[in-house]
Amino acid sequence: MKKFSISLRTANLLLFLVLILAVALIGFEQYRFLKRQFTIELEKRIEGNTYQLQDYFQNRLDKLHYVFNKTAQLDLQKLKEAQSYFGTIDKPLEPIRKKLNENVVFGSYDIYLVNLDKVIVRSTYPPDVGMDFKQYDYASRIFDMVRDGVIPYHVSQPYFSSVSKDFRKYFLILSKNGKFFVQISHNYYLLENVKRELAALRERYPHIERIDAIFSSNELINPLEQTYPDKKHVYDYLERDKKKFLRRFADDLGIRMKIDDLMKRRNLVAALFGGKRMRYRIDWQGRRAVVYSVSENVFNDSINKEYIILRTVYDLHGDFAGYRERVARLLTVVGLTFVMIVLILLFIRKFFAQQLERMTEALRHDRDIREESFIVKEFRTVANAINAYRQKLRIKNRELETLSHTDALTGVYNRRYFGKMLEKCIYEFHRYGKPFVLVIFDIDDFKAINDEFGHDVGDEVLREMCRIVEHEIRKSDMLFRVGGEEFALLLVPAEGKSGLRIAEAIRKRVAGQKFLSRFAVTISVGVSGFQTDDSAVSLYRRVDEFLYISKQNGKNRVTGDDTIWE
Ligand code: GH3
Ligand code: MG
Ligand code: MG
Repeated sequence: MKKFSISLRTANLLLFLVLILAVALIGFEQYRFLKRQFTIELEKRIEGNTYQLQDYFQNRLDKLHYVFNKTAQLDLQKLKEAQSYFGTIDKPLEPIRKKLNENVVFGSYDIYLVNLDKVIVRSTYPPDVGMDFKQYDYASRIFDMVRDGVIPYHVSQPYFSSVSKDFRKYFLILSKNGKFFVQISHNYYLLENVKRELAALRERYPHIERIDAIFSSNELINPLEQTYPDKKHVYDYLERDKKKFLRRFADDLGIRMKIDDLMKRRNLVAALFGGKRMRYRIDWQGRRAVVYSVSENVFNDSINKEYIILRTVYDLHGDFAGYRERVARLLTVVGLTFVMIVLILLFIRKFFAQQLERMTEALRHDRDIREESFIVKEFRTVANAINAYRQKLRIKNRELETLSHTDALTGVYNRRYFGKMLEKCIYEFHRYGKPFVLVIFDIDDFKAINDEFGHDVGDEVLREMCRIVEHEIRKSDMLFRVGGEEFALLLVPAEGKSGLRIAEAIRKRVAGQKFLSRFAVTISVGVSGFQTDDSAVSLYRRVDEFLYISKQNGKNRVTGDDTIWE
């Protein structure tokens, strides 16, 4: 199986992609985490605030409720005193009526219809549950007639109950003929009080942009038809009247969301009143949170439900600025990481991949590596080591080359090298006109020497022979051992004639030598100069033939082109 391999460049690219992907993923995850954290933080805070707000508001309502209950029963004796008191004054009606309209806020009214000493009807307007409808109807019709001026009347200055003047106001309406005496006690708190409550809330929670209070009532949760299913004309009237009051009330308080709007948002209402623990809901509107929360039932009355819905608007621009800063920091970190990855990978590419490639290139072209061109120190060391190794190889190669050209026994060139050099001489003959002569000689009766003195002596003769011949030739001439006791000489440059002369001189010199200081050895020689139409083979064959002739003619002689030498 082929082992897996990958280039540094490809690895670099892959690494780049993987790292970038990783950084992008981590960045994205971090961003999502940040966003989630941020949202949770905000929601927690808003929830906390809403609890506080509700607690506070509930507290205030409980107090109001307590006061209201205490003052709910009207002191009849006080009425009598008032009657006798107001019976004596006669004031212009208009300013008083105006004052009444200004101050009455939607809520419940207790209407007392009094005929001198006797209370005819006590009613609540709108009616209390369980009250006799005829009585109510009677009372309220009289009241309406009084209110609409059908029955001429006086309206008293408001006077206050002895228990609380803040939350309860009484008006006495006296008929002109003195037959009826109508007392209205306004048993809900007045506009000013509500305004004051809201102002206190706003002051207490300055981080809240707005707090609106919406006074809800039966029809919001529990439409009137359901409360009084068989009294259509009553709720028609109430509906009209109540809505009128509610609208005015909302306008006066500067509440933006009107009761009608809220009615349209049944889902919101359902969500608010359907909640288990804390009944609130957050509506995100850009960088604002609008929180609706709902109070307990104000009157703790199973049918006549009065709730207060608080609508709180939180301005969160400041928080979002902090969040943006955190996101910007995250982006900066991601960006910097990205840049660092690019830099590191460029570094690897520049200092490793490219440098390794340069090294390979030098080796491929059999050049030494220029170590000073490397920036990374380790690469210089490697380059240095490679160069040193190349130098060693060169020396070894030269040694090997010499060995491959050399005859081991005698130290002269071998047969293989002879072939090469002959080719070279032929080339230079044709190229430069450099003449040369080939000499071949063979030791005479060498077998006999071996036989007589032994193989070692034979070897020694061969060596001594080479020394003698080398001594006779020039530096440019070459001696080869081409067979067991057969040698070749390339004389360059040399003409045929001078070749013959040299060969003869060698033969003479050998014949005159006492080998191993004991015996004489002779050689037979063939000589010929290279001719223009010669080839290596033709030249060799011719010289070999001359050698053969020398042997035939009695050995120890030279045979060449022109002359046969003794
Ligand atoms: P001729 O005069 O006809 O050349 O006779 P010769 O004895 O030289 O004839 P031949 O060429 O047949 O014999 C050569 C002998 O040289 C045969 C071999 O034993 C011997 N010889 C060849 N190579 C070596 C060598 O390396 N060392 C030694 N000692 N003897 C060798
Ligand atoms: Mg031979
Ligand atoms: Mg021989």
